[in-house]
Amino acid sequence: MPIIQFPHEMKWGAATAAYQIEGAAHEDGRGQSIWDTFSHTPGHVKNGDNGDVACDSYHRYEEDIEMMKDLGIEMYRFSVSWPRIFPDGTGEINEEGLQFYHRFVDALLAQGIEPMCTLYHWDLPQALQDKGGWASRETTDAFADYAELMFQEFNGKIKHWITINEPWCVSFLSNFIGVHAPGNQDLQLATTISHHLLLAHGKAVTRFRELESTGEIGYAPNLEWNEPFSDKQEDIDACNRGMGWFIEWFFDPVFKGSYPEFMLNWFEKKGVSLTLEEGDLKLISQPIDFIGINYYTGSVGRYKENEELFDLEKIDIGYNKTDIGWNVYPEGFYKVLCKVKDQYGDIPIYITENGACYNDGVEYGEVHDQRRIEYLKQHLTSLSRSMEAGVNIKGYLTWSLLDNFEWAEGYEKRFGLVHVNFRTLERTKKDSYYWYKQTIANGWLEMK
Ligand code: IFM
Repeated sequence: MPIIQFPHEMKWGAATAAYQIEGAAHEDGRGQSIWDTFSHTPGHVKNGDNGDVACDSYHRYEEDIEMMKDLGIEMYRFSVSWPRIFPDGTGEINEEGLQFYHRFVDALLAQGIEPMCTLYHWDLPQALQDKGGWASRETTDAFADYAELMFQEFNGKIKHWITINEPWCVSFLSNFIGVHAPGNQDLQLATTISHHLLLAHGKAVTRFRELESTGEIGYAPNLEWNEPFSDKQEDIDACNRGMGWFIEWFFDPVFKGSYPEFMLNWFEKKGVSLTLEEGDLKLISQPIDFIGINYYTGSVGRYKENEELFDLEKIDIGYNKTDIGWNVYPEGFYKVLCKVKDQYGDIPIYITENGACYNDGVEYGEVHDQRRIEYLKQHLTSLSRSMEAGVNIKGYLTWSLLDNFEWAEGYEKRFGLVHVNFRTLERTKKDSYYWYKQTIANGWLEMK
């Protein structure tokens, strides 16, 4: 039986995000976020679901941390709800919000679990949206002020910081495709926002360095792999544009200090341009300590005129799919990691999200989610291959610890190692939980 061995130093972890698990939407002075507004507007989220209660982790975090300890994870990635800290986005600080995160982080540290904190996982204060949201450069300053407060408050406690989670989703999915809050469908707006997000990231990194904070800082883009259907140049180019939207667009400014020409030219053909101010790229491209990579899926694609934004047609060639309809494509994980190394060098990488949606339910107190175990095994194997190829992997954090509020899909789509009954809030450990626990304890995988 072949064995896949992981280095002892690689950190094992799990991830979640505030709006998806906390609940307590109206408690202890929390302000409203764009996701409160969006989910309470009929027609945006399946079944009219919202994050008012979610997994109730705001009240049940001690139980959740006990599970993390039992699972054996060394690192836990969570996000802070910006409107819990600044209910109006800027100005008055909500002390109760800060105290909640202090209690939470202290409880993690007491169990020997390293906190990895994401500052922005999509819950923009509604008050800032009312003033233009990410389309306004003022939001980038508000973000830097919020980040600075968090760095000061948690200096020495939190040693891994992520500025922005999945800037592609925040810009294009939310403001061009329009399925996430605030639900706009405007390519120019989305492109402007993508630049402002990177700017906000850069400004936060500046504050981190100015404060001489201890620890490391990075950001966490989501990547996909597009495999050309044939070796025709037009298929290759179409796939490169599709990937360039996720990779080069969000990596080149940070690692090379410029936007990729081929994407700028393409956007120009679509009537879209970028307005940069002097100094923006310098701020964006200052060195970071690591990159977080979120990977779930990939696909085969070929050139087709006027298909989607990039003349790229995705072809269904029969890959297995998870219950959210995404291809299971572990090969793409290996390829995307090698591409990042080839193009951007040996930057340390944390896999900040990787996991699968399977909606298996509880049967006699157990959840038999064998398909999730297979998905994780295949992706961990790709991860190991990438490490053999020299990719500098520091940690692997699966998405997610718990089933949670899956944004526009509501509670129907389940990504957790732990099942949550959203009526009773009861947690049930799935088979994948026990498998992950054993894998962490071993530090290796056995492949059949
Ligand atoms: O649930 C999300 C998460 O918030 C961001 N990355 C993808 C996950 C699954 O869709």
